[in-house]
Amino acid sequence: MSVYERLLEVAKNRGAGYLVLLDPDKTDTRGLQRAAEEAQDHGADAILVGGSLLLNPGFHVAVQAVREVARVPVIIFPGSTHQVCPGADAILFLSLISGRNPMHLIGLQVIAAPLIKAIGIEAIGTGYILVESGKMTSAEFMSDTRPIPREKPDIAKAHALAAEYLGMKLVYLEAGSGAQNPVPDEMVQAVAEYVSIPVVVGGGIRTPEVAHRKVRAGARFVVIGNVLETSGSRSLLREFASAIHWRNAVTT
Ligand code: 1GP
Repeated sequence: MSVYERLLEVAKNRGAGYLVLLDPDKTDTRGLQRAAEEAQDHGADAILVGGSLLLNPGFHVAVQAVREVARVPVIIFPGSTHQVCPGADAILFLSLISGRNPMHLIGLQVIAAPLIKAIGIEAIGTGYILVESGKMTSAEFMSDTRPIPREKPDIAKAHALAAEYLGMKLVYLEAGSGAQNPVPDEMVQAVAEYVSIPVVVGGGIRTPEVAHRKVRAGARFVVIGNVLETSGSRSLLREFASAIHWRNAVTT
């Protein structure tokens, strides 16, 4: 079974998938391993590794370290082609479709594709949509693109449908890591009702209640990063799991 199929299975059985993002800049290798172990022990369905900007070299060492301890899929969430490396189970093959920067739409993908094939990891084509979140985020600055205005769900719907028609497997509504405001529920709902591909939502989700609202609005996957690094208690990890795995809660 591919990683993508495994993720779909999780979302179907649990209501939605809980993806924990680890940023290799925030901690050392052992810290990353501990964070991955705790995340999976408390309900994470996959571990994402990556960031829009990495200050430390050795990304591949971080990915391999996480892979050594992980029982769930390890997926690269790349901020650049430098984050294409062996050791992961899959990579989100992102095209930043909300922007009009050709390098982020197709240029970097052409550089990365042969490397991914040579390494032999699964590429999951993902339409990546930045949504305005109150202040400029690293993803916005680094990609030199403008996000979609948060009160314009129709623009997000049109982009997501284009991703679907281009054959992408996921659409990712991204407010940006540490965003002031997450993607609005109304936008998540509008997009999820409009397209057939699964919707991933991330950026600025700090409480289980907010995560639950995204899932009820139609998100099939929720990405949680920053808040677990800053206040990463086991109970918070578990509370996010229960909030996102709403089908578990309904059936048990
Ligand atoms: C960022 O969507 C992810 O790309 C997660 O965001 O770190 O704000 O949870 P946070």
